[in-house]
Amino acid sequence: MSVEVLDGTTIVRFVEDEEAFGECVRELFWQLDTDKDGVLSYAEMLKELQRMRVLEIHFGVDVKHEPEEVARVYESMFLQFDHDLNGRVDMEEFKEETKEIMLAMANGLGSVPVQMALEHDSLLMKAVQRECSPKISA
Ligand SMILES: [Ca+2]
Ligand SMILES: [Ca+2]
Repeated sequence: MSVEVLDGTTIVRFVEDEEAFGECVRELFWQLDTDKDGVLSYAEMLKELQRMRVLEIHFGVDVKHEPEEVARVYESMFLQFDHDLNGRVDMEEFKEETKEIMLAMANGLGSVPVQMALEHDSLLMKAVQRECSPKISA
């Protein structure tokens, strides 16, 4: 985990780079698919939902969350990914929804750079690194 500065433009550029974004999403999908059945279950998705900072997006940074409230948000996020509602998220659903979320996040951030603590292999971190390579953070 490290603290990075990012703004909406950084994220939009990353998402619009079809090749780089597609590759990152595929890579992430296979990482999350721990039982390697080609689809993501709720349990497999949960880890990524936690990393996507969805709580901050829903409630704002530094807000304390009730566990039940947190669980509800994650469940509704999962349903958002699962377009055909079969209880599993496949690669297409994952890519489409990840794109939507990233763009929504970019909208929320706007053009004012903010500091965020990011996990090293998260998509947001990839967006940042793509923007400001060759800067390498430890
Ligand atoms: Ca799986
Ligand atoms: Ca599905």
